[in-house]
Amino acid sequence: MIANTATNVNNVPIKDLIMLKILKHKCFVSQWLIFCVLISISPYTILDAKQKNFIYFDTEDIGQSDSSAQLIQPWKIVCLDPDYGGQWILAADLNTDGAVDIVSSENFNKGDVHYTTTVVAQNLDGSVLWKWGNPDIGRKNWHHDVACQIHDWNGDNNYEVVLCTKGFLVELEGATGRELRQIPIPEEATDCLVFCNLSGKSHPCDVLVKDRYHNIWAYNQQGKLLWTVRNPGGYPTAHQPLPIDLDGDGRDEIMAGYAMLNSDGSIRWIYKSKQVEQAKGHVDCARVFRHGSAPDDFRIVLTCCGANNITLIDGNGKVLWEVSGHHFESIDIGHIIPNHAGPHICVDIDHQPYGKSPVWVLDEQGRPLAQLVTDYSRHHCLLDFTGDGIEEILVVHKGGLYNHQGRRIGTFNTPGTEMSEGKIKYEKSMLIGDMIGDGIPDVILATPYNVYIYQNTNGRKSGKSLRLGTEPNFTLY
Ligand SMILES: [Ca+2]
Ligand SMILES: [Ca+2]
Ligand SMILES: [Ca+2]
Ligand SMILES: [Ca+2]
Repeated sequence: MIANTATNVNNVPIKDLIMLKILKHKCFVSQWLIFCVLISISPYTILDAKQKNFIYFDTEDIGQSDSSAQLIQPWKIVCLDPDYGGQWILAADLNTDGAVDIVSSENFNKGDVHYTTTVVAQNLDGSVLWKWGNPDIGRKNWHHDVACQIHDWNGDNNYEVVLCTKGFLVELEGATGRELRQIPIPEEATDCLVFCNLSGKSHPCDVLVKDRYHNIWAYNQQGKLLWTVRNPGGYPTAHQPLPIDLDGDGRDEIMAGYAMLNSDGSIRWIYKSKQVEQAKGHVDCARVFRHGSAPDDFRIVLTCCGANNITLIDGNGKVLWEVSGHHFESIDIGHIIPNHAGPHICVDIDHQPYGKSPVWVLDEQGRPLAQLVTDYSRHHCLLDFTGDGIEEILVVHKGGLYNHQGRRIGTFNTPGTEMSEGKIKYEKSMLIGDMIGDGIPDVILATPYNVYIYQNTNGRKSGKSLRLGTEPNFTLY
């Protein structure tokens, strides 16, 4: 007896089919509700990288520069020593005469293993204070961080220049370049050099050296090996380990890559992405977004090379949000958009074609606030150059100074820069530091041949005391 039962082509009774649809619909609705609830109670937010609804600006500055932007002329141009000078530059008052001095160096690279080969210290008039090393083997252009930093390592109020050359960490007296010590290190532990405070002394008196991506060695001021770690947490190292005293005990913890190390080198925690296969890459850059009184209160931003991710985590490694899908690289932290709660994150997206190179601005919630596309945005800084308390974005390649609307308001002029087919022949680097001694951070641009210094005449004094010269533990990442 089937006469009263309507069926569809598959011989399923239509009333059953309707019931099935209702059940499926109910099921879908309940799944959707569960999904919504899960999302709302989720401790982290996943943002889609395609979500490009930038709240404040989305601008482009490519090709010919806008000639209406103010041309900012250098206060000083220092020609680097032709034999010993190179594009890795740092600055400090080495000879304590009150004027900042420029340190630059060359390095030798083979198969991505590189070591420092020369260092030269010069006065602002270009005269040479001292030279160290062998000028016949290295290169002027950088490709990596160069293992050379300026630091008062022994705490006697005089700077040392410390570098890693093949098999040795070398300590030079800042004022004279005289070799004070050579400390044996593993032959490939020459990728970068970071001073930190592992021992709980009154100043950063320990040093980290590393090879490219696998091992970190920690030494104290006496040159004694404190510990070593290989593939921290099972992952490659970052380009530059970042010291942070997370628990306020006077000893730095070390963001070594995806792993945070205790000051004794043991693993404290490991960052675990909820969104990307982090094993595909390594940490390109780690920056403290906010310091805290306890690890919970710290906020740290990481960019993950290869895994194409940027994330905000707390000082226990808990993920607060992640934005994936792009090769986010170097991070600056500052207040970029007026009247939007700060600080903000400024980050470039690397590995883009020339002319399509973005910088993004994100807020503490990971919301995309702004995008600026330039020809090449890999190297950038933040600095208040107008004196209004808001930081401008400086993109080094064409010397652009950009305001909070993403418009170019100034161009740092670099006379003598070599061009080839309308393009600059080499990358330029930028550093921020007080070069005058007035407590206001200035702008430094470097090519393999020259250092250009621009006085920040409208800038405000920093709240904290600023050392003359560039920041400690400088990095290109
Ligand atoms: Ca000096
Ligand atoms: Ca010293
Ligand atoms: Ca600590
Ligand atoms: Ca400003």
